[in-house]
Amino acid sequence: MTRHQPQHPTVQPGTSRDADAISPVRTDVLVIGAGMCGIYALYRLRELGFGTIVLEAGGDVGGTWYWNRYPGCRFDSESYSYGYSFSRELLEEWDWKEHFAPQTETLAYVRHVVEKFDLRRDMVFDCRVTDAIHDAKNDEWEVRTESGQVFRSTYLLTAVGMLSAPTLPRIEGRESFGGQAFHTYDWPEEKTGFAGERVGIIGTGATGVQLIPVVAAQAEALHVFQRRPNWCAPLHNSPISPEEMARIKTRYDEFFAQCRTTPGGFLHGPDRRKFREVPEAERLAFWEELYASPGFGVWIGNFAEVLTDPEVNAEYSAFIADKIRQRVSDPDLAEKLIPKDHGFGTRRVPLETGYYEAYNRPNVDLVDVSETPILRVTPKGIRTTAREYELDTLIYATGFDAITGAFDRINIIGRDGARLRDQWRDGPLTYLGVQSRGFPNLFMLAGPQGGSVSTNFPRGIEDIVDWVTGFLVRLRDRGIRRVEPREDAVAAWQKEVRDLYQMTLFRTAKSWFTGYNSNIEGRDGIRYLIYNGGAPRYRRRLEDAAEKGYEGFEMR
Ligand code: NA7
Repeated sequence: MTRHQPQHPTVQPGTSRDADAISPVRTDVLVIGAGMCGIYALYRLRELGFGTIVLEAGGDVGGTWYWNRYPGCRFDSESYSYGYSFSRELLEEWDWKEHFAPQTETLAYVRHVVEKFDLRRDMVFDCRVTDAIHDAKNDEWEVRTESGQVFRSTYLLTAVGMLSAPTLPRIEGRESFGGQAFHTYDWPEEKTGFAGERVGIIGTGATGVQLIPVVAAQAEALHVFQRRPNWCAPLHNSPISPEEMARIKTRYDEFFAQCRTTPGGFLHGPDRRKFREVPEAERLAFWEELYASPGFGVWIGNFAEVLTDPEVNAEYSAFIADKIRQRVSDPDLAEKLIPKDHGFGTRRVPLETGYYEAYNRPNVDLVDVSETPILRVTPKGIRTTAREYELDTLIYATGFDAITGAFDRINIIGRDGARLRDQWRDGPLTYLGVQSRGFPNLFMLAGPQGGSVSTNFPRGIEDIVDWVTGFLVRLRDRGIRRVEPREDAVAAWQKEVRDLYQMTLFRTAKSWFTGYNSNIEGRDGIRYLIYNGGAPRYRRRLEDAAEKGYEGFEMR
């Protein structure tokens, strides 16, 4: 993968570690992150006449699609519902090759967008932001980077990613391992195959579930260390022929309009029929159809009660459990792969390609670490309470400090010395998921409690970028120097976010949706990270606030 050099003409990154020795680069808006969100933000801000610089920790654009290079990484949303919708020309010229594009194709797409709109010249790469400090005297943000660069701007926009702070297990002896070990998010570029290797994978979330079948097909031996299984369902990916792509292009308006009506911003929305009014035979036929169909329909194209009514959820979970039993040859192993502690869809449903069949291979075994816990990593591999597993490669598919992790890793200091990390210690506090009180002119584009983190990401971020940039235009036009949310607006938003958690069964499961992470101290209780009201309702809340003169914000 080519790593690009920073091209911003005024910036000489890495020239000095002494921040005071160099004069800061000044601009109207600083955006942190050059993933899907930061890219669109730059496009829009430039169009609106704001001087903008994007600071990116990675060596190139792409965010999620830049870092996650593990084999098997791909969309779970239909490619043509994932691409940007803002440019007709872009839609016309880009041909998706698969219904659910692999990471390599998506990264090529993202790079194409950046080249097409000449966005790279306002981006600085290999530039990890360490500090963002509000300067009340000048109503500016001062941003410092790991290599000692200093930037100043009127507005600071975060596009830091919601799953961009990987977490490693707190297992003794990790450093002692003699083979190669890495987190899926930090996948080494040169690591492309596993022939002749003994591989261990810890974690069976969406990432592990994509990776495991690929490794299983190549490795001499694969040991999967599973703590709690997830409910997985088939992706049913397939190529897109040129003829089909031509037809898709004629339907983009329809597809994007459809995405605007569904809670998740996907093409799939809940079935409007009431579960109990549909005869059992018809329900079962419908579930068979969902299981055989591509994409997320099996989860979010279902009866709404599957995600709200424990009885219905239990019935559907039993239906999916039978599917797992049918696909795994060893009945005892099948039982280990069926979740017992949470119902279907209450955690993120990993979509898979041959995941369950991978366990039918003689070179693959499942180590149930809830039965035989991992004691330590040794120089040779992993020791559980049962035995030692010798490994050449150890892969941590152990997830992320989700949604707030990337914020916590930056020292963000607002008005009166308030530290965002401290303010959010017991969970994030925002208004509309866009701003936190005490942090004037800091806008979160994909922050906690906002809409984009719980939707088909590009659909959500196009909405929020349009809304935030529209707000900035108004601030500029009216000469407003400082904006932050009112205390009562934050409190009301907290109530709305918390109340919405009561409406779905997501609250009943420990997952990154509810802020659970066993690898971080104190992350065992629920954290209100996500707006569960669905994309249409979130969009209405944004529009409503804007129509009422940006109600809830204090402007000076
Ligand atoms: P996830 O979904 O958070 O999954 C992490 C997995 O790693 C999960 O199976 C965890 O088990 C397991 N894990 C984490 N820590 C440990 C330790 N210490 N020991 C054993 N097992 C552990 O992250 P993913 O990367 O798979 O997916 C993240 C999102 O990326 C995904 O939802 C998509 O939206 C894209 P647990 O279930 O906690 O018992």
